[in-house]
Amino acid sequence: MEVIFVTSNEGKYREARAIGEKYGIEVGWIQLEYLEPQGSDLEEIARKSAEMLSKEMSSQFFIEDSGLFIEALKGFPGPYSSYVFKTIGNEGIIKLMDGVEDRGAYFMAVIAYWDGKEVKTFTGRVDGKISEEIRGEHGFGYDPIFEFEGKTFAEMGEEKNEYSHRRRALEKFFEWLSGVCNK
Ligand code: ITT
Repeated sequence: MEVIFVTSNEGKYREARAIGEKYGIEVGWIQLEYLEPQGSDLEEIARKSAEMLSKEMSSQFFIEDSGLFIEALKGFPGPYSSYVFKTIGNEGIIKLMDGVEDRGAYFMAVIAYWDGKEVKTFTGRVDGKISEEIRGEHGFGYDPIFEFEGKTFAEMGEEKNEYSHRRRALEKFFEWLSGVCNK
């Protein structure tokens, strides 16, 4: 079974492909930057983005909207994670968190799947903390500053795919998809 992932982010695609292999699902890739409406709710943004994108797509596909939510910053950068990463980056976040004791943070992923008629969403979340410094060479985005059980995601490599928000959302999606396709 094959399903198409529309994303401009190669890191996201690589992870989805590796996780798909565990479920016997082939994840194809359309590398495309699509329009995302602004808003504070990740699920709403993902749903609306998929609905808009469906007008240009001839087959089923999924997108994924994700973000890093930092407790002490009241959820910032959250839905603005992509813009914040491109502007201040990991160095900027580390500076913002200088001297902050509460380092709790979580990643959230929302998958929005267009089945040809409507959108179905699946969510995943992983709780961790913002590290004191940038660590690790693997992964992408905020991985070098997101610590889970003592290691940053960037220090983990493949192991990240056991725990990540993306894994949790994809797991729900792939299980649902397998059920639908085997009916
Ligand atoms: P799309 O084309 O799929 O939208 P994007 O990179 O713009 O790609 P988002 O809009 O979902 O993705 O923004 C999410 C931001 O959070 C982006 O900067 C990612 O690098 C970062 N991010 C998401 N998941 C991550 C993960 O597992 N590890 C590290 N950073 C992550």
